[in-house]
Amino acid sequence: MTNSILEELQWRDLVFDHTEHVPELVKNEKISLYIGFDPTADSLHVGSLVPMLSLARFQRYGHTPIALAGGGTGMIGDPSGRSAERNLLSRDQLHHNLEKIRGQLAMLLDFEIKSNPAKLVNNADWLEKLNLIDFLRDIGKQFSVNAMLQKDSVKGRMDGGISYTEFSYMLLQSYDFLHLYREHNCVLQAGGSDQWGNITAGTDLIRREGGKAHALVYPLVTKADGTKFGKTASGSVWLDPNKTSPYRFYQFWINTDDREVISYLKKFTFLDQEAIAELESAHAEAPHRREAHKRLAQEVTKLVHGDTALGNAEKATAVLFGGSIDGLGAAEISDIFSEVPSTDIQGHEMDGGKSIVDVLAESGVASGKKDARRSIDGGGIYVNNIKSSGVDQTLSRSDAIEGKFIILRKGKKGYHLLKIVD
Ligand code: 629
Repeated sequence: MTNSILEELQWRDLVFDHTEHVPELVKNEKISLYIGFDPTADSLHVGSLVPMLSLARFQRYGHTPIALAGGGTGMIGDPSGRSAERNLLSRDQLHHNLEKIRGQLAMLLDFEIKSNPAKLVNNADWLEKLNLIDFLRDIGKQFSVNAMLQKDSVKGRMDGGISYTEFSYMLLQSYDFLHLYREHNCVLQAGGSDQWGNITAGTDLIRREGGKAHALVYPLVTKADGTKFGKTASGSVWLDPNKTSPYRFYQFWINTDDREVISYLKKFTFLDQEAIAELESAHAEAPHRREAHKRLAQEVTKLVHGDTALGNAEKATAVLFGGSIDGLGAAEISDIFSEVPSTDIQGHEMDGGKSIVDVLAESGVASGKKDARRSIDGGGIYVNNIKSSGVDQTLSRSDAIEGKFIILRKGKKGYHLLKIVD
């Protein structure tokens, strides 16, 4: 560990901006800090890991982290970083999302530790109780519309338009900060750089109310190729294993661009300077061994999904390289081979066994029966990653994983999935 949390965050390139006294504050005192997460979806995603880890990093230095779930603010919608008005979520949807993300927010934090246990709060608990007249008199009066119009979140919407609802969002986030400042002695709010306007609106409000609080933001994760971090061709990479399987999650990290892998090790893991320096030289010396990528995928998958899921993801990955399919179920097989060509085969066609030569020819794995026989004789055909016993081999339902899939392979990488349908 470095001397102070701020030095550590700086080393990890996680400091984009902060208000004046943050360095002394976090060095000299044990403070409470918070980061807010609006339940706009039914899961957090890989991008949420930076703030989640950030809270955990502060906790490791003895500070008290507060994760705030935006049950109230989620009803309104933050205009920050958005070019268009959001659709309002229904109360039911919001409630559902909130329940789903609560557990995820708690995942990396320690609620048991005696000295500085983490806290999980929901701003609906106080925002829902506000009375409009009181709020406009007590809080609204502290805000200058002129200053609000200067915020990026509002400026950016002057052409496209912004509703009064979204315009008001920063008052609510500011009020949260004031509330946590008063009730939990929370003196620092952190977040991504898109939150700078909202967070400093809060520090201004606290100052007007006679207090002192601080802001710290990290840079939003960018990608060397200019595409958005956390998205793949098949959509967002979620933390919920039912939305993104641990195998896909692991693959997402394995597929990190070489130019980014060291930066991601710093931002998405707890590995220290020494460990990352070693991976950096390992990667420079032998990039093809993908040591840095593997370690990144391991660390993050373990953090989010645990050891068992990591083991399964590694095993699933090995299957693509010819490893054994023992112990894998149909759901995993369809996940692993979702991107390889496939052929449907009627279950009854295999009653009593179907010639492997016919299967290879009909599925297009071989160009015809002749090619199929030649490939089998040459030892280049595999069924469920086991070398075909010969041209007389037959396939039946019992070869299918859970009665559903047979994996054919020609050569090293020529995978083809047979799907047994009835
Ligand atoms: C009430 C709500 C608060 C404080 C914060 C909030 C949420 C905040 C927001 N945050 C983003 C989100 O919820 O919209 N207004 O998706 C997201 N955040 C993490 C990082 C972020 C930010 O959860 O701050 O910058 C993404 O990296 O966009 O009292």
